[in-house]
Amino acid sequence: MFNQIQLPYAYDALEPYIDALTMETHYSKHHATYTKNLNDAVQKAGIEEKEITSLLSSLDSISDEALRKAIRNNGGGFYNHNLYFSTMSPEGGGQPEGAFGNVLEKSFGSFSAFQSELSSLAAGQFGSGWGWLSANPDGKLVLSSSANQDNPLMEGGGFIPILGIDVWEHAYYFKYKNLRVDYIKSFFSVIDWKAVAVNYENVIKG
Ligand code: MN3
Repeated sequence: MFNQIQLPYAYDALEPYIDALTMETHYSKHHATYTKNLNDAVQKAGIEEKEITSLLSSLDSISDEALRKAIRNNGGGFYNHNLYFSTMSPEGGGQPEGAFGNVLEKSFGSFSAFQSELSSLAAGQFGSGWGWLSANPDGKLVLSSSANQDNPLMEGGGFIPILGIDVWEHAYYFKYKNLRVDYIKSFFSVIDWKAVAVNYENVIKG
């Protein structure tokens, strides 16, 4: 059975960047529903014992079309939000330090070049979706965006997301209304770079 991560901070802990009503609704309604629907779908498909990462990177092996679609949407929603909520912190923001900070700067030229590239991808995603920073086991970093609850695991290129910006309207509309760009800017003030660096190390270790 798949479980939501325990939020490592209170709903209002990311104020003023992410407001408490958005956090509570996002975690206790949206994420909870994806998780419940995923559990229902994998039970129906008889594949409850699969790891979420292998489930999402082998969707083609689910022969029933309705179940495949349900697992893609809700499995993506389950996984993506566990990543999202675990890479934010009231002590977040700034830039990554240490070995991971060096890799990031080397990959994109500078931290500000990285920030502006990822922000553009997230802002430019038409409709609902995500902006991603992903890594592969060789330590290579790439940026991308995807629609709906899709993520880089589903693309089969061997990249695993280590940071995701949710740009569905439910992630920002209470506070930012139509101003997605302002929300993306605020998101950078709460990114937990230590958590992202741990995700990166885990991808390299395999
Ligand atoms: Mn969301």
